[in-house]
Amino acid sequence: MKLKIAIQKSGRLHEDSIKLLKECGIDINNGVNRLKTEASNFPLEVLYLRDDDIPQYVEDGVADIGIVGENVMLEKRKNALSLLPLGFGKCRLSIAVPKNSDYKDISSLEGKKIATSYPLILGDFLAKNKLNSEIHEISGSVEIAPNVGLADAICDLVSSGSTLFINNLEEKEVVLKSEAILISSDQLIPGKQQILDQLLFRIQAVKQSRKHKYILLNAPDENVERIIRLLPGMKSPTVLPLAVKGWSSIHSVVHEDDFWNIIQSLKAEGAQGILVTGIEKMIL
Ligand code: PRT
Ligand code: ZN
Repeated sequence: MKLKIAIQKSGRLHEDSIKLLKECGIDINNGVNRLKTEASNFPLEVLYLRDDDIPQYVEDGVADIGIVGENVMLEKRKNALSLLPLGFGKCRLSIAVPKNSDYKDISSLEGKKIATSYPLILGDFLAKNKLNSEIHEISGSVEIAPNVGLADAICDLVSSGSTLFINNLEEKEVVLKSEAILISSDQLIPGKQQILDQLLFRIQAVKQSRKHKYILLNAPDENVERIIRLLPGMKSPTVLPLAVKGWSSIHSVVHEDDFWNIIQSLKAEGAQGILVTGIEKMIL
């Protein structure tokens, strides 16, 4: 039995999806122009699809699971479960208006025409804010709509903001923050559920490792206690004596977000020879 996963054929999520599977130890022949491939060392079949179609394929059971932007999942309203965020494909769905427009606050959108490829998510957002705006659905190049007189505002995905900038638009309201998520059918047979559980275990290990660094350093014995307090580690740090008397080597794991702050404090406590390396897999 094989679990079937749908991933984007080409586009922004393709490479990170393949990379995630590789980091989970799953070898797939990434043949160009293939519709599907099989992993050689894990019971997984990979279907390459347009991102917009993935929720439908999962609902229909053609694919058992899929990787798709949360924005697509929420817009398509298909019967599938959102399992977990994957940490890539980050963007936001935002409302933007032409620079120099007299936008004051969200109420400025009342009665205005907004162009978007996300009419359902935008509709909910407007309803929640008790606004009557006209939604104009277009499928691509939404950012040019105000410039050609098609709309007063747009609601589109933004990551760096450069597309808005180039088109003389200003981001005003964030409707949704999104990233790639793993979705699954809500009717997996037990054998497939078991394969999914194995895959989820591996994905969690990869996600944990991406957020952490392994750190090694040398410190004078009298400061070890204070340094340990800075480096709680998974259970507690490893402390080993150095060949030089009065010095120890300390090994631990730090969260990436705390990393630069901790380094400063460690140096202040006399730490030397600080080495920091990535972690490939991490099982808590
Ligand atoms: O062919 P297919 O239908 O599969 O692909 P697609 O063209 O519909 O999607 P694609 O590859 O563009 O995006 C796939 C997913 O990536 C989206 O559903 C989002 O979840 C995620 N993502 C992350 C983005 C962006 N960032 C993004 N910046 N999707 C699109 N954009 C576009 C945006 O629409 C705008 O045109 O990039 C432009 C803005 O980018 P910045 O950097 O200039 O702000
Ligand atoms: Zn698409």
